Amino acid sequence: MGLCTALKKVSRRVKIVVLVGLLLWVLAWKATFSGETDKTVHVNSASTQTLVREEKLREQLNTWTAAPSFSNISAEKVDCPEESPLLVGASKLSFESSLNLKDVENENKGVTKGEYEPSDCKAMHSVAILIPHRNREKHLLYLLQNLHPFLQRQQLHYAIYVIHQAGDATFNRAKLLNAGYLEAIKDFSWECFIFHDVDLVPENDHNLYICDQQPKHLVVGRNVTGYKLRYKGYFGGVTAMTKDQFFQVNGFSNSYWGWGGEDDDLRVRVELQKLKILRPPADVARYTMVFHKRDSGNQVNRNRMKLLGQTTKMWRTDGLNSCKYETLSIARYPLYVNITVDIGRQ
Ligand code: UDH
Ligand code: MN
Repeated sequence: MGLCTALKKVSRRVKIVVLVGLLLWVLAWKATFSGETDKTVHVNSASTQTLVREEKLREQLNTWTAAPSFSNISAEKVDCPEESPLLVGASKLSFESSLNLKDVENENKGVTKGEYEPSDCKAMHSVAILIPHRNREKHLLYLLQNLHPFLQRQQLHYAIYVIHQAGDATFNRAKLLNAGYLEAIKDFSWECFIFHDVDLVPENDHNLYICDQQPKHLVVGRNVTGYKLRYKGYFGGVTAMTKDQFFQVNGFSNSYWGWGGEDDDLRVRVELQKLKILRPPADVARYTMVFHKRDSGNQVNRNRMKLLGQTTKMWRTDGLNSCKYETLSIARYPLYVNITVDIGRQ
């Protein structure tokens, strides 16, 4: 009987231990389970936050991207005024022998690959400036230094093209300008062309580099000729013609090798089309010509009077439509596009 009582006591203790163990296990399990629940909720709340953030971001992106009207309005510029408020009139020019290209580039940061357009308004004119060139680097530098700010004050969309004659054959200004026109129209639909000697620097920014209903001659006076028109009918130095006017006259003749005659030939072509040459007032159309001597390779063309006598007969077949040249390189420098061409020889 004593043994029986002892055994009963032990089994009760075991039962208690098992019960306590069970209780502890249940508590532990509950603690673990409730922790996991919390974690899940936490994860869920985190992903909810992520979702909310994504939603906000998408909304924000939508307002950035799906608001073309807003971005267009800010990008759309108002037309530049009829008369630029930036014009200053006559300027005193000086040509420093120490000037270099880097200086001029630094003064014209708004120009990219020879091209510029106003940042605060939409330019009313797109103008290509064509400069025939060989071996006149210093003159080119002086012209770039003055012409860029001059054109910017006129609020134009413009690009400067330098058409460089390769080799040492006799110079042909007119053929270079034809080639420049044909190359520039591949770049952009320029409406107006300015044919510009490298050594003529405009003195007054009221001399507008824009085209008109009729061809325009922009050089009434040069310092070297007492600011007087060289002769009645002079159409050289700097002229402005629309793309269509120049096309209509079949451009310049390609046949004038050496100095002289090609500008008179262009005047005859213009007159044959019953177009009239316009000139700005003499007090505005003034230029300083950087001093130079006659270039070697550009001797006086003794044939020029004979050629001029044939213009009426030749203009249809000698010009833009017969201009043969080879483009050797096109280099887009910061301040101008340099087009080097092989135009052959006489
Ligand atoms: N040009 C060159 N390189 C040359 C020749 C001409 O770049 O070797 C270009 C240049 O754009 C120049 C234009 O062609 O501005 C017209 O040539 P030019 O300046 O020789 O013509 P201009 O009528 O001179 O000014 C005439 C000869 C000057 C003689 C002076 C003696 N008193
Ligand atoms: Mn000259």
